[in-house]
Amino acid sequence: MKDSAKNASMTDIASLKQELAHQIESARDTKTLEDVRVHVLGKSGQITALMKTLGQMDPEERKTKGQELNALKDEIAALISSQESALKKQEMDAKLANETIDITLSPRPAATGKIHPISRTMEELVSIFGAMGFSVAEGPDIEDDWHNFTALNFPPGHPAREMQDTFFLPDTPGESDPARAKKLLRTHTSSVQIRHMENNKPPHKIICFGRTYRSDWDMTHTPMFHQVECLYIDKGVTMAHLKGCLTDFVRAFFNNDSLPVRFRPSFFPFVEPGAEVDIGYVKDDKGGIRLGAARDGEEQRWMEILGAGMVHPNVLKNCGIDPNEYQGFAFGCGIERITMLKYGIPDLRTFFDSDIRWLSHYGFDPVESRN
Ligand code: FA5
Repeated sequence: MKDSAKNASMTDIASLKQELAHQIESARDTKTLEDVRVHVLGKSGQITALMKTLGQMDPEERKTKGQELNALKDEIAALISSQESALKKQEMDAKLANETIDITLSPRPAATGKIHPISRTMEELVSIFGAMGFSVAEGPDIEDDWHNFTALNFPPGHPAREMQDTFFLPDTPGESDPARAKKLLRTHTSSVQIRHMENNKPPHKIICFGRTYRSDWDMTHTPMFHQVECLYIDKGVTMAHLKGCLTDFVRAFFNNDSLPVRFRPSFFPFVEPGAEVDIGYVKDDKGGIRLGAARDGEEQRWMEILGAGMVHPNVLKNCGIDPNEYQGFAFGCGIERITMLKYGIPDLRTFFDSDIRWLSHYGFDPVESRN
């Protein structure tokens, strides 16, 4: 093929084109087509060899033959490219037709690794609140006094600040506003409410998750724990919306449509009125607990899981929102606590022991479905 091309006279370009076109069209797979391309356009290919002969021609002839050869090269390259696309499509179609996927096979379990129960709960909360139209907001763990306390209507020196044992950090040098200068590890996720309202226009419909820090340590308290915060501000939001949303949330989370939910009046400086929310349970014979309503002869017991209320007008004003136009509710819930209740985990401190045996027992397979 190559020798005949080398010998080809410059006058039979048309018949060369015909011959090459025939070779290209006859290629039945991409490998054969690639061989043709190399024989024609490669370093020692037919057309390349002809191009080399241009150097021996006189200028006039070189000009004419050069144009003819370049046109031939372009046409052949275009033919190869379109044949290549057609062959690739044919090969893909054949592969798809022959390939069968057994959709009855169960997914392969992950070789290693478990989802931590805290992560699992957060995924579930995103799914429950996502279905109610909430989106996820975020804020920093290192906060200032303004976002963690002052904007949330904790006046300076007010005893309510003592409700949350705070880890303070060194002040920000050069900051003249004392509330912004004072740094701390956030004691609750309510600080994210302030950041979100400061930086966005109402209505607000968010949840946020995160680590929170308090100087606490026993079976139900650790110095670092997680909270989920919910904030809904719009025109005409009432306590009835708060009760409906919270009741739906806990019943969905605990998979129990008749789970008793109780609202008790309580004080938080950033809400008015404020409430603590309890869910009902009974003690069973073996010393364990069963979430739900008491049956005949059983004692109905209550467990506090979160704090809630209608956002205080002072908080709205601190974030530039007119409380006569917008109202809303907020609540904050300890994630470890609801996870312990749902999965029967007795000691909160074990969440953070990093014991692989604990995680193998309480953790979730990554491909396991949620229920
Ligand atoms: C608050 O932190 C309020 N910010 C909640 C709130 C938000 C009220 C919006 C009103 C409106 P409280 O201090 O009660 O409230 O904490 C809320 C939950 O965090 C508790 O119910 C508990 O589940 C959890 N919690 C508190 N301290 C600890 C701790 N040391 N370890 C583990 N969980 C804790």
